[in-house]
Amino acid sequence: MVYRDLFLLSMPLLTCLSCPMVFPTDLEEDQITLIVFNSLINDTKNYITKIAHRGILLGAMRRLQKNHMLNFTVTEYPDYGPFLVSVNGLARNDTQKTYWEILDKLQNGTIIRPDVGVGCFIPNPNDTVILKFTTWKKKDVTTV
Ligand code: B12
Ligand SMILES: *[C@@H]1O[C@H](CO)[C@@H](O)[C@H](O)[C@H]1NC(C)=O
Ligand SMILES: *[C@@H]1O[C@H](CO)[C@@H](O)[C@H](O)[C@H]1NC(C)=O
Ligand SMILES: *[C@@H]1O[C@H](CO)[C@@H](O)[C@H](O)[C@H]1NC(C)=O
Ligand SMILES: *[C@@H]1O[C@H](CO)[C@@H](O)[C@H](O)[C@H]1NC(C)=O
Ligand SMILES: *[C@@H]1O[C@H](CO)[C@@H](O)[C@H](O)[C@H]1NC(C)=O
Repeated sequence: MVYRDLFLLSMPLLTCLSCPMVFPTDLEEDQITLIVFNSLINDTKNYITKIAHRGILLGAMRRLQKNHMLNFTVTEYPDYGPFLVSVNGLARNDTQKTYWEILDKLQNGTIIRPDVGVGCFIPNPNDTVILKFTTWKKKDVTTV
C-alpha cells in the first residue's frame, strides 16, 4: 500500500520533469479539409482551410464563414455548447429527422464519429472533417 501511494504521488513530479518545452510550434497553423456532404442528394462541396494548432473545428468553420465561402448557423445548448443547425442554407429538421452529422476521416483513412460537437472537437492536422447531412435513426438516439 505504502509503496503504491508513494509511486502515485511521484507521478505528477516525474511527468513535469520530462515535459518538453514546445512553445514555438504552438504558434503554427495546421490545415484540414472540410467536406460538406448532403447524403440525401449525394452533393459534395470541398474546402481546404487553416486551423489553429490544437484549435476547435468551429474556429476553422468561422474562418471560412468570414471569407464568405461557407455559411452555417449554430444553436447554443447549455450543457454541450454549440449544435450545428444549418450549413449553406440547409437546416436540420426534427420532423424529417435530419441533421448535420460530424465525421472525421483520419490520415490512415479511418472514419470516426467524434463524441463532441463543433465547439469541442479538435481535428488532427491533415484530417478530413465531413459534415454529413443525414437522417437520424433509433440507433443514434439510443447509443449516441
Ligand atoms: C438524441 C441525441 C441526438 C439526436 C438529437 C435528435 C433529436 N431531436 O432528438 C441527434 C442524432 C441529432 C444527435 C446528434 C449529435 N449528437 Co447527440 N445525443 C443524443 C442523446 C442520445 C439524447 C439527447 C436527448 O434527447 N436528451 C433529452 C432531451 C429532453 O434533452 P435536451 O437537452 O432537449 O436534448 C437535446 C440536446 O441533447 C441536443 N443534442 C443532441 N446531441 C447533441 C450534441 C451536441 C454537441 C449539442 C450541442 C446538442 C445536442 O438535442 C437533444 C434534442 O433536442 C444524447 C445522450 C444522452 N443520453 O443525453 C447524445 C449527445 C448529447 N450527443 C452527442 C454528440 C457528440 C452528438 C453529435 C456531435 C455526434 C456527431 N459526431 O455528429 C451530433 C450533433 C452534431 C451537430 N449537428 O452539432 C454527445 C454530446 C457530448 C458532448 N460533450 O458534446 C451526447 C452526450 C452523446 C455522447 N456521445 O456521449 N444527438
Ligand atoms: C455520388 O456521387 C459520386 C461522385 O459524384 C459518385 O461517384 C457516386 O457513385 C454517387 N453515389 C450515389 C449513390 O449516387
Ligand atoms: C446563412 O444561413 C442562414 C440560415 O439558413 C440564413 O438565414 C442567412 O441569411 C445566411 N447568410 C448568408 C450570408 O447567406
Ligand atoms: C420540417 O419538415 C416538415 C415536414 O416536411 C415541414 O412541414 C416543416 O416546414 C419543416 N420545418 C422547417 C423549419 O423547415
Ligand atoms: C488509424 O489510426 C487510428 C488512430 O491512430 C487507429 O485507431 C486505427 O486503428 C487506424 N486504422 C488503420 C486502418 O490503420
Ligand atoms: C500534414 O501535411 C503537411 C503537408 O503535407 C506535412 O508537412 C505535415 O507533416 C503533416 N502533419 C501531420 C501531423 O501529419
